[in-house]
Amino acid sequence: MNWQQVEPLLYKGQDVAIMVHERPDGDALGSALGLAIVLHTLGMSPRVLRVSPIDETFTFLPGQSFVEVVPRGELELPKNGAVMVLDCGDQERCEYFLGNKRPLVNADHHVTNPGFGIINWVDPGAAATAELLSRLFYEDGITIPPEAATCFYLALLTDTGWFHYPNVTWKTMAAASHLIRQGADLQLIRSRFGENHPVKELRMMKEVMNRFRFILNDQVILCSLPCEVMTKQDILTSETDRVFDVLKGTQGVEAAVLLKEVEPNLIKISMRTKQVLNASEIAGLLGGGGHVRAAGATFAGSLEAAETRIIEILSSRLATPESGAAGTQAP
Ligand SMILES: [Mn+2]
Repeated sequence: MNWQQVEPLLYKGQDVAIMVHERPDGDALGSALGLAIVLHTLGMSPRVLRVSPIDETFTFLPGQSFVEVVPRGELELPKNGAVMVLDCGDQERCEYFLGNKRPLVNADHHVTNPGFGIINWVDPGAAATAELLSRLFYEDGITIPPEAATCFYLALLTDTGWFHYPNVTWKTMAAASHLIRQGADLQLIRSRFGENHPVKELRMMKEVMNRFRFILNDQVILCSLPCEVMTKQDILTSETDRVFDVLKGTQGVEAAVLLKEVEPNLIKISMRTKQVLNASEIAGLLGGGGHVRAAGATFAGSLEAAETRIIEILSSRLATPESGAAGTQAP
């Protein structure tokens, strides 16, 4: 796996279309923008193709001028253009339909990736796609400009929970170290991302802190948010990662469960687990899915009915802990 594989297939001025998965996260966008900046300095004409504008959270990242919004179905790739798909566990997750076209590069860290590219840079051991790209450029002596280093660093942060998740290895930290040396703007990331959460996130936190309760021998924290509260506080679309960090980070707690009544009698259940419970399996029983440590489902019925059902499942799983699977998957 190295940059030399792809170099002979690229030429100056070449149109390179960079694509990511649907509802792209920090790793997908950071990797795409960082790669665009690097390719631009190498003389290519990269475009980060998106079906809709970039989420406001990430508009502070450098490289925005490479973003081109092209609605799904209207995409026409120039014949001589190259396609690079990033952070997509499978071809179907790509925002655009690729059909029979094999992308020149498929760069990813999802264990499920079947290798749908002509060149496949896939390493499930990498914590983020950006870790993989950073390592590749570093090992082949390709300079990562400071702006690209900022994008890649942000990508590392978001896919590792600020270097907190079990997917972090010495290679992740080596990549982070290299990116800082290349001039990644950590102050920009802190001020525009780390310490720039929407106020409604705090209102969400307040509601959760007022309402959560311990259940099942204090091994689970459960919190239900009724529809009228969500609407009144304008927190229907609020992020819950930090709420979960606080709840799950509590001594003796194995799982945190949040029940959000997004409309009357429609409950969004989300769950984080620590060591024993398989969140993905539990969500699966409710018709949902996700990762081993983070999963969710949608429940049709009252908040009370959803609570009863999830408590029933959790208590059976806590009684038979062998249902818990080890390890984590790539975000
Ligand atoms: Mn990723």
